[in-house]
Parts: sequence; structure tokens; C-alpha cells
Amino acid sequence: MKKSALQKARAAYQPKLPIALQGPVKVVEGHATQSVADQEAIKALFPCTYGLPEIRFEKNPTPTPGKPLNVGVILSGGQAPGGHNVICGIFDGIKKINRDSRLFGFLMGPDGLVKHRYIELTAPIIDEYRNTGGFDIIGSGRTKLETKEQFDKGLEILRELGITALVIIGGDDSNTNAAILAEYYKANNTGIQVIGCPKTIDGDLKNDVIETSFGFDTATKVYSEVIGNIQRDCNSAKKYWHFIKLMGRSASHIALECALQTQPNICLISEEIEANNMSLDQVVDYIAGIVASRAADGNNFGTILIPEGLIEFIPEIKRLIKELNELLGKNKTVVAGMSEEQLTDFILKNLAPENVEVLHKLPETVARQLMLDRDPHGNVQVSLIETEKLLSGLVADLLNTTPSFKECGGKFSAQHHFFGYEGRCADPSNFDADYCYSLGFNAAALINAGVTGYMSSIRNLVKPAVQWIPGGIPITMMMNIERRNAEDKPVIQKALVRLDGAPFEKFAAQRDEWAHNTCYIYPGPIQYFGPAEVCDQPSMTLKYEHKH
Ligand code: FBP
Repeated sequence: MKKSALQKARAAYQPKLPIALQGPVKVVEGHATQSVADQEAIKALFPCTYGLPEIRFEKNPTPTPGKPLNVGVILSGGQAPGGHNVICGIFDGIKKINRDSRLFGFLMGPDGLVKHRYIELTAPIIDEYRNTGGFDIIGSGRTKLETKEQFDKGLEILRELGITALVIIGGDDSNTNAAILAEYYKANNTGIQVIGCPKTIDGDLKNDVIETSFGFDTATKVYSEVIGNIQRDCNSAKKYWHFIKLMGRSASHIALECALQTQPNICLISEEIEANNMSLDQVVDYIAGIVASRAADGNNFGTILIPEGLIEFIPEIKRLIKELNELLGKNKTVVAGMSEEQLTDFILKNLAPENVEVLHKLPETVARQLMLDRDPHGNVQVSLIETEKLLSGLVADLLNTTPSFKECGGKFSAQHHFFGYEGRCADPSNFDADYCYSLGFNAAALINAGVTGYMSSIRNLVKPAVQWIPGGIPITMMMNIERRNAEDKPVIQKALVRLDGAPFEKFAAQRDEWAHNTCYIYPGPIQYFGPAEVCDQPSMTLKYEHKH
């Protein structure tokens, strides 16, 4: 395979490990744990893996030789920079424990385990992927591991290959499934351990014990680079408002981090809009107010960051989507054969009047998307809605009917962007390269320690990598009961942006200044080689959250 000059240089990068993982380790057990909420219910569902202690690894002055470990690994869900380094870390970790250890990768996500599709990951394969972005070493997929049949099919291949531990690299849902699988394999005395690793660019898999998910750092740096470039462009020509939607599914962590890095004129935070019960009109008024006030100062340009999940957090639209999902869900067979007109008619006749009103306020294309574009489960495909265009269109309509805007020389011309896939497979930043390699190496130590149902945890991340603290957290500790698809389910609690958290407070304290003055920061591209203050900085979210 032909490689770029940077790829070649990057392949030689040696990720940094916490000092404790640089030699043999011993396990230090903490106190017994309990779930974040719904303790009795979670305990009843996880009788074998509930209440386990937190684990920390320390250097072991009197190590004993380790036995060979046969390990399987799965990449689950959306790509996130650093996944390959987790796998490299597992490989190096188990080989260090015993050179006869072997690693098998299941192909295209959890499906590979169920359908028995795998490859053995040998040293030449691993060496090709060190410090690279992407999940292409074994591929990824979104199949959920949740049924007994799937668990048993998995067990067959694990036994056939002599695998005694499985590492699932995924987000909150995949790690929830890892916990369920760990419980099942333990309850059935299969002798198979299951370990999770926290992955997702969205940054919503974090809590008191998991400081961040991997991939967030690199993805937000990539987006911030291009947002910075756009800001410099718009500050040069001074004629466009750039509406930039950012990936992140529901939570606004990505938008908030990019705002802290680039200081745009506006950044919407979905969690705040919901908390303030803002209507779509109020959101539009807020944006138009800033556009008009900048226009009055002669600045007919600006940047606005919009989180991907915004639309679902605007309470009136949330209510509309909920009713639409219920109405169409309950009448699946009735609506199945309907033409578009018949379906529109059916919806308008059956929706509550206040929801019909909301629907009528929306531009026709968006209203049609909400009513007609459904996923295979019959739900509205919110991520397909071009929120950036919806908002700029509504802002334009409002400004066109505001005489004072024209009178003061106001002009409004919008450009639209959506950044998401551009950042998910970038070569990991030094932070993510080190963090991921450590997560994988640490997963190997957890396997060697014989535990199951744990998430690999590396803490103290705002400090240099040598001072990071490796260990393991029982996954059940992060769980609560939530209503999903009309059923109560045990799930890992998703972390949304906290309005009383330091990153949001920092942003809120500065946003008025950023709105009216032009305070752009241009972060530039990720640097892989050079001084630590340029190359090794963690995200601002992490720094503010863990500033002691
Ligand atoms: P994960 O939660 O699986 O890490 O995926 C994150 C994400 O990138 C979201 O930000 C985005 O909404 C979604 O995946 C897109 O999914 P897909 O890759 O299936 O288009």
C-alpha cells in the first residue's frame, strides 16, 4: 500500500503509556460500587457482575509470569479516531504478558461475532495500522448484541478459537451490551471475560469515572481547524454568514468544544434551549437579533455553530416528533399502503391542533421530511433534517420583514456546512493516540487480572501521559433504567452538556463578546510533531472539567 510522507513518519510514533503500565502491574481494589441510579433494579438484572470494586493498576515489584491469552476484539458503531491504537495496545499488552498470546478481530462490528467472520491480527497487520485513523483494520457495524441467540452464536466461535476474553470498543449502547454479555457469560460459567472501551466522537460517554471517550479530541480539533479557516475567510470577504452544523447526535459537546476553540459569533447549545423551553421562533429571533446588531456595526458576516441534535431539543418540535412517532407507530398497517397525499392528510387530521400549528410554521421541505421520511423502525429521521438551512431560511424571512435591518445597511447572505464524517477517521491527535493505546494496553491488563464486565479506564488525563492512572470500572456502576421503545431497559447513562459545568459556564461568560465583536481564533491543523504545548494539549472541555 502506498503511503504519504506523514503516514510513514507517523507510523514510527511511539504512543506514551502511564508509568504504571510500563512494566508488570498489580491490582489494587477499591470499594464495592453501585449503579448511578435504580440500584435494586440493576442489581437484580446483573446478579453476577453488580457491585464489583473499582480497580487501579500499580507497578508490581514481584511479578509472576503470565499465561498466553487468546483475545477477541470488536469495533462497534461510528468510527472515532484512535480505534486502531486501542487494538495495537491490546495486541502489545497481551504479547507483553506472554508472547504466545493471540488476538482475533471480528469483522464489521458485532455481526462478525454472530456470523463467525474474523481474522487473526498478527504483528505485520498490526504494524500497518499503528497511529492511523479509521476502523478499516477489521471494520465496524451497528448490529446490537442483545439476544440469547446472538450470545450463544458468539460463544460457539469463541470456544472454537479458544478465545477467553472479548474486548468491545464502542459507545454507551455497545458498552451496555458488553455488560449484558459479560453477565450472561458469567452466569453460564463460560469462562469468557468481556471488557469495554469508551469510544465515540460525540463525547457523551463520560461520567465521574470515565473522563472522556476517545475520538472526541481529534474530531473536535479537525472541525475546529476548518471552522477557523471559514472564520478567516468570512472575516476577509465580510459578506457571508456561515451556518455550520456539527455532528454529535443528541448532546452538544462537540459544538461546545469547537466554540471554545474558535470563538464563533453564535453557538447554539441544545441542552440550554430545552432547559429554557425556547420555541423555534425564539431561537430564530435570537440569531436574527445578533445578525442585525452586527449589521448595525457594519458587519454583515459571521459564524454560527449548530449541534446536530438541536431540532429534537426544541420542546415544541420534540412534542411534535413524539406524537408523529406514536401516531404512525400505532397505525403502521393503516398507513402502510398510503400515497404521500393520503399520508399527509391522515397526519394532519389526527395530530393535536398545537402540533399541526408547529408543522405549518416549518418550511414545506422540513415538514415533509418530518411526516414522510422514516427509518426502518418508523421513527422520524431527525439527523437528515438540514437544520442549518432551516435556521438560515427562517432568519432570512424574519430579516426581510424587519425594515430597520435594511435601513441600517443590513445584508444577509448565508453559506451552509455540515461537519461530521470529515473528522471521524482523522489520524488520531497525540492525545488520542496515547489515550487509545493506553486504553488497549490497560484492557490487556484487565483481562490478565481475570475480571469481567469492566470498562477500561484511564484517568488524570489533563496531566502528562506518564501520570495517567490506569484501572477498570464495573460497567454496571454507570447504569440506570430508561424507557426505550416502550420498555424499561438497563442502559449506561448518556452525558449531555451540563449547564452548571465549567465548559458551558466559560462559554456563556464570553458569548456576548464573541457575538458582537469579532474574536475568532484560528486553531490550525492538528500538529503531530513539535513542542508539547502545540501537540499534546487535551480538549478544552476536558481541561475545564478537570481543572483542580
Ligand atoms: P457512535 O455513537 O456510534 O460513536 O456514532 C457517533 C456518530 O458519529 C454520531 O455523531 C452521528 O450522529 C452518527 O454516528 C452517524 O451515524 P452513521 O455513521 O451511521 O451515519
